Amino acid sequence: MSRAYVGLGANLGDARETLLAAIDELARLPDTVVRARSSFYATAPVDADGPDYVNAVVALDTSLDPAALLAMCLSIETAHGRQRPYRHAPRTLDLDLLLVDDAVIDTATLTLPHPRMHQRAFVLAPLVEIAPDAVIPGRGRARDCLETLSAQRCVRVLWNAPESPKENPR
Ligand code: PH2
Ligand code: MG
Ligand code: MG
Repeated sequence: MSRAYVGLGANLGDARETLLAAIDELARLPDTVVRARSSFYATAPVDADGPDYVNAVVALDTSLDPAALLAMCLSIETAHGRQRPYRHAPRTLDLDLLLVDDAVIDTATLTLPHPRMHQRAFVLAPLVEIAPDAVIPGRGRARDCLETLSAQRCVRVLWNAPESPKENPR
């Protein structure tokens, strides 16, 4: 059994609904249990254009190997209408495999840890929320990486407010 962390992001359509559905779909993968789900975060696009994103991270315990888990994440993206017109284009759903235990993998189709996660508050803030002691192999503690990224707008969102999403200053 491995502990995997998956980053979720969307900035087209009803991003919140899509992320909720995707988390349900991850929970139904074979030999996989969702152990934790972060809050949702409203985040400014990084190296990208388009509307703000909603981002989150989930922790999975799975006996799928990383390649199989990645393939299933890609098929969930496709089922939600993911298109790839150009790099970092706005998207209905992005599921990124961030960490699998302390695996370091570099193949044509999969790089672990995710090669840019240590530079992205939209990944690290939700990751640190559910895994405060997470370590990124070769990069150090996720929370130490996050400290250097305060310029990236990334705000935890409370969705249960009556009229509109409220931002939670933390
Ligand atoms: N994903 C990207 C590029 N930029 N910016 C934010 N805020 N959130 C994302 O999920 C994101 C991004 C490429 O996958
Ligand atoms: Mg991504
Ligand atoms: Mg991706």
